[in-house]
Amino acid sequence: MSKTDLYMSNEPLITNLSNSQDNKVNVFGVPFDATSTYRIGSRFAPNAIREAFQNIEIYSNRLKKDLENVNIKDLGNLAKVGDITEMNKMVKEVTKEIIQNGKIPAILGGDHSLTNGSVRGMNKSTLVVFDAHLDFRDEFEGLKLSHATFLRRLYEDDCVSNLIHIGSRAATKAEWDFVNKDDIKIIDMQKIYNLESGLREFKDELTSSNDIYVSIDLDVIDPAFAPGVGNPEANGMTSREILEFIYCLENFKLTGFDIVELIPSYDNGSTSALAARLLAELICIAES
Ligand SMILES: [Mn+2]
Repeated sequence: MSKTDLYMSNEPLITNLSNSQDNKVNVFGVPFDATSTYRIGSRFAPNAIREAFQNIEIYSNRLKKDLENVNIKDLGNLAKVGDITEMNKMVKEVTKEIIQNGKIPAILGGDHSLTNGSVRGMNKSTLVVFDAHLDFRDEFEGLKLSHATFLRRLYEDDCVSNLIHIGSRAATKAEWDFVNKDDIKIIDMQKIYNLESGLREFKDELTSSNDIYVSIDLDVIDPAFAPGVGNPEANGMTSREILEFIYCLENFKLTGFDIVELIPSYDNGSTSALAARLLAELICIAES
């Protein structure tokens, strides 16, 4: 090995700490925030999450899994485009190739509209969404396709076998009416006030699931814990509460996930630290 190989790092990419050539989880970033409607800047999030990830402990004492011994492949960031349809197509194709190679995509947003591409690139599975908002608007500010409508589009196009939505507290009356009419599984904030019963409801719903894709909009977390998001909403989950939900996925088949809507310029470090922790624990679950 040359001294250059030895002494240079590939930062901001997540670098392989293990000697293993085998890899299971493939990370990629989507620096796209063109459909953000309030604060912008989530295009800078993929590298901010990587930087935080490189600075936390990656042995999970809870899951007894050591990521120091795991080869995490980082593919870098998606090429920059300004058009959502083009971005969705690219994310879908990259996700599809990762799945065809037998790997697990771990996607770092960007705004939440990327999930409209990634889920379409997956085999049909259970979609678990953590989000303060329902994202079930029919259109928003003139856009049929945006970070506020993508879930409606995925649902209408029958892209998921089951949908479980966790942490909601902010949506229009029309959105609440829509999800209630269609009997979509919503574990809203009021159900999480009693954490144990919220977790039980989640576990009961998971038992019939085969493949599971998880999408985390960081605004599901209370702004006190995660201030650096695009559309902060009060009365959210704590860091501990979301991690307890994530740990419920242990022993289920996690086939892909994304973490979206972090805005580094509004963050004090708390949000990126939590995003990195979620990334680490989800990789641990995906690897076991
Ligand atoms: Mn949201």
